[in-house]
Amino acid sequence: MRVAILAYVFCLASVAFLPGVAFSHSGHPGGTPIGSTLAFPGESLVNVSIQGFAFHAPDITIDVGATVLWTNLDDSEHTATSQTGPGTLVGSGVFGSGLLSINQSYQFTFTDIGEFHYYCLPHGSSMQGVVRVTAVPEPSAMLLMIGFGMMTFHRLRRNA
Ligand SMILES: [Cu+2]
Repeated sequence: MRVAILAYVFCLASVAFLPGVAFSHSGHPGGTPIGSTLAFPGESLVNVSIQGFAFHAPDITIDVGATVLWTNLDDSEHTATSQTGPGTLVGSGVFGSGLLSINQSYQFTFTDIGEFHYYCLPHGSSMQGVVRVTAVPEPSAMLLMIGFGMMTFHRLRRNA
């Protein structure tokens, strides 16, 4: 009985992973809201606009290796400057756009996994954002899991 439940869980997990693989490149321009963050699985370039003294979206989740492109749409100058933590306003030196005038852009490619908090130099704590960089699931690991799930399922059916 315990094995049957295990096999069922494996099959469910396999199915849960499939849509992520199959549809990751169909493109969700707005991202997928997961809690307070906006996720962009499978996207290699994610746009963050700077408008109304705020980052849109302020909290995003991207794949490792993806690039974030910040574009300032305000008349005022803004920056996207990495900081050591939320609200510290202390530069971490990971990335920094320098002052962006209207319609100017800055891009940074995230090659490390982690949470990267950032702020706007002129506007401090009132203008902050975070980029959450996550690992891309290994396709081989997923195939292995699907295979194992199916194998166990068939063996159980034969024994039943
Ligand atoms: Cu600003």
